[in-house]
Amino acid sequence: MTNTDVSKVFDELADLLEIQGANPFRVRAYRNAARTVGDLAESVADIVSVDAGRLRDLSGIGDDLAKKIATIIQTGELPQLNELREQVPQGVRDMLRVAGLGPKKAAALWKELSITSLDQLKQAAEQGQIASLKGFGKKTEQHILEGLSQVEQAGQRVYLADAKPLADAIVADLAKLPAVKQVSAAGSVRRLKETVGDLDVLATADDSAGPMDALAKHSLVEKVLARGETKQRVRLKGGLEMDLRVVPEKSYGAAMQYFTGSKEHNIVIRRRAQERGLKLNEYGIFRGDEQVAGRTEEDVYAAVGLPWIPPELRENRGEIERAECGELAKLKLIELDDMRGDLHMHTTATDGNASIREMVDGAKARGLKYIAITDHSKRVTMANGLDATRLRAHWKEIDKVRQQVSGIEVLRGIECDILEDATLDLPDDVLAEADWVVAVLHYGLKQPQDQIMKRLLTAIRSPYVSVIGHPSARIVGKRPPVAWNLDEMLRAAADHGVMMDINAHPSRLDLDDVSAAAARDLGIPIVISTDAHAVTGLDVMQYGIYQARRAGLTAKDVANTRPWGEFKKLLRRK
Ligand code: DGT
Ligand code: CA
Ligand code: CA
Repeated sequence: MTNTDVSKVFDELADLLEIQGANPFRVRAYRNAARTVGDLAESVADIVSVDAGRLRDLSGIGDDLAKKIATIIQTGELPQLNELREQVPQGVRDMLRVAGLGPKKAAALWKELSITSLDQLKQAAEQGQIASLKGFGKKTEQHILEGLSQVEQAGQRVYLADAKPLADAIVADLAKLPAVKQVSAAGSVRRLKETVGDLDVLATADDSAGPMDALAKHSLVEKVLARGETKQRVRLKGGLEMDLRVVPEKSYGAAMQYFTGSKEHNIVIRRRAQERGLKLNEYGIFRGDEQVAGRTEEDVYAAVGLPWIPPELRENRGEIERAECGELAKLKLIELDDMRGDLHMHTTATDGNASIREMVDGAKARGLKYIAITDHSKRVTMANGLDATRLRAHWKEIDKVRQQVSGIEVLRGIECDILEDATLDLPDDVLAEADWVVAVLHYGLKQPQDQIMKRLLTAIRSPYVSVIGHPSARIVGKRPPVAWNLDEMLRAAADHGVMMDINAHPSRLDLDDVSAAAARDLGIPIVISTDAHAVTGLDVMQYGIYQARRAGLTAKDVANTRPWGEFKKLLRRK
């Protein structure tokens, strides 16, 4: 049980209570608990195992919540949540996955229109029944239809950040079995794709029973769905499914190549084998009946005339051509260790939960040499956004911290909204005083392309804007990108010397891999930043790095890998 697992229990509890119309204070207590636990640097499981009494020292956690946390850690579940799940139909709970539908609206749809499934929701919206409900209207009805189509497209995929730790844990545990010789994740997790449909794990062992029995008993596994001689399919707690395949050692490389995918990449590799008079399948590469390769992936690629290709790039987006001409062999993809700075984060001045000093210390502890504090501008009233006066006062506070710390540079930044009317949320004289300005779209995301482009270009042409943050404004699996013209935006950024961000949060990863590669091709410096709202939020940098690797980026392509002395030269001249 990780802090995130515990935090999810409280979030769901709060959602279900809110759907039932429970006392708002109670709902808020659970939401606060979810956030406190989720943002905590220390593992609550460790606290419980050493001294559960210490839970009550956490802000907002009293006796009752402390007991609940201990129950979740010790039993993996909370009886109260199980009861609530039985009281609220699955279809109503599913509504929370539709963008724009929170617990209150879901409750209204359930109670007023007796809707208990997403199909019924779609039907009601199509028939115009939702617009007339109090608090809904024509626009909301339209948003629900759009949200539903996003949910359909997303299917049951989960974020890489939720899937990868499970795959890593299972692989590590299988590796400990004496019977297992080799074991690794394959499939989309190995390709570090932003969302994952199911986990694929491969192992070699003399006898498949050993690893399969161990997996059946694994603490993360809920149920064995099917088991054959070489393949076992299980459902994990939480619903994600996993295939384990046990293959002979002489086929391990071929199986890894085959089951890592992508399908599109494999089609081309198989064609190359055929062109050489070879047959490629998950057991190996064969000439007639004779196996000529398959023990390692390197073998397999060599047999089709290629160097080994990093899994992140295997999407048939040009990687095979680049491998062929020798370009890939020289490419050293970016790593977490390359990062020197983080240029997007929040503090208690707006919606973060840590002070400037805490964020600075957290960044230092993670080996960073420079950061920018970028709290929200005033348009984001929900997050207590800063107007000119408060921002200047906040910068004074940043200056104070700057004087107290050494070994790290702290930039006075701002996350400045690009307003719906294509003006910036703060006046030029204020922005001119900033060291670092992240310009972002938060509102009016459904505007037509003309207006979206006008907004992006206004920001790019401003002499004070350093970088466009989460440029497409998408939420993975929930909200589509804005109606931009990517090429036009990138060309303008290249012309004006504005950088492009890869927001590393697992729900954003924005720019995505394809767009980031396009930015790199135009020579635009790319920044990878965490958008941390807590000290632990700094740790999502890894997911930004994964996306950058899928874009084929090296350390040189990413501005905040440079030492401070060099990075400083990239800051815009005012
Ligand atoms: P996912 O699970 O949807 O996130 O994506 P993957 O890529 O993990 O796909 P999955 O689990 O269906 O299959 C794992 C890999 O196995 C896939 O990337 C390529 C390979 N594979 C599966 N089915 C086929 C197939 O019909 N033809 C070929 N060439 N490869 C396949
Ligand atoms: Ca898969
Ligand atoms: Ca699979």
